[in-house]
Amino acid sequence: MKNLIRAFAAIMIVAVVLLFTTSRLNSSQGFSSKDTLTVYNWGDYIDPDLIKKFEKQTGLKVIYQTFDSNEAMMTKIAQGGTTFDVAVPSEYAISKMKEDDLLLPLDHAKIPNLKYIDPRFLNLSFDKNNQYSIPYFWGTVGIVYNPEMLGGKKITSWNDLWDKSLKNQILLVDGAREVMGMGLNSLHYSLNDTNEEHLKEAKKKLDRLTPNIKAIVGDEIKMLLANEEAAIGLVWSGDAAEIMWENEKLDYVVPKEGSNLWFDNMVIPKTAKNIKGAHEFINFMLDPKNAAQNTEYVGYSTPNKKALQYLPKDISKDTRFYPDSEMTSKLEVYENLGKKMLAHYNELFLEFKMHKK
Ligand code: SPD
Repeated sequence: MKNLIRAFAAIMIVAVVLLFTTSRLNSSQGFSSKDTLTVYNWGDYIDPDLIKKFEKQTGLKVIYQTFDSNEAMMTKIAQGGTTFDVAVPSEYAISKMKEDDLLLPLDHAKIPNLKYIDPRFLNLSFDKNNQYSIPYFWGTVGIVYNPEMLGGKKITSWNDLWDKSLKNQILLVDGAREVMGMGLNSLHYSLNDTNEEHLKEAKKKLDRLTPNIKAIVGDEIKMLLANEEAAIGLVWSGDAAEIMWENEKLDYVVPKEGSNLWFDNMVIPKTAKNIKGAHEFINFMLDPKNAAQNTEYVGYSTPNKKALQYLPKDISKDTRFYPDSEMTSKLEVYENLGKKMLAHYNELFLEFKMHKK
């Protein structure tokens, strides 16, 4: 009998230890429960003080994880094994995630702060009636450059970047659509071109740019350009704004051949475990004061009309970062090109990166 009791006690101890270890592991790997909220966002894309404020206000513990491309984010959510409650994809990725049945419809009654969003950013073609997505930040793709390092030269076009004098002077953001888009736009083709000949031509043209490319990098592009490690960068507009706060010598231009207009939006992935908390978080980020604080911290443009009132005029009136409808109507939004074509863009971009090495 004694042996039986000892064996039973040993089993109980092992079970308790296993339970404890699993729950520790789960929470460190991004698994949520009712008391936690797991947010999956781009790197450098939120003021950490707002996360603390949200935790204090709601009693929820935020588990925050980051990604650096729509492609990486989609793959991670699609492969399962995660329980992200909120994610922040761009427009073409939202359209793809809807197609792949990866998103939950939103309950607008739980997002009353939606009324503060400028109607210009609502009901867009990738998500009619904002059934699945709520605007977070928006912007353009363009060139940030240091006129002093270029002997006073102004950059106005994508094609300026192929100038032989710019050897080793260009940094590129590590994005397949952005870099392929630069190649396509420089040839006056659409950012959403699917013609194989045009894509090959764009890739060849990009290969000819390699002597001028110093590196293809992630968020560190901001620090490198602000520290004058290179004179030119292909960047998202909000990164340009942040770089220019750090180093006032730099300027930002949307090239004359055309460029990309993008929208990052908050969504609730289908694997969410805390749907109530996810709505609370989305609504919290839409509060005008919170949205203004976030904008001042990250440098990106807010779609929140009321938040603009809380921002310094030199930010909200800067047309390089808040272009009007007339200017944005000349830009292209990335389309969901379908699984095969998106994979092809990625392949060409990878080949280009290998060619660069
Ligand atoms: N460091 C945060 C960058 C987020 C930029 N999102 C841009 C998406 C363009 N498709």
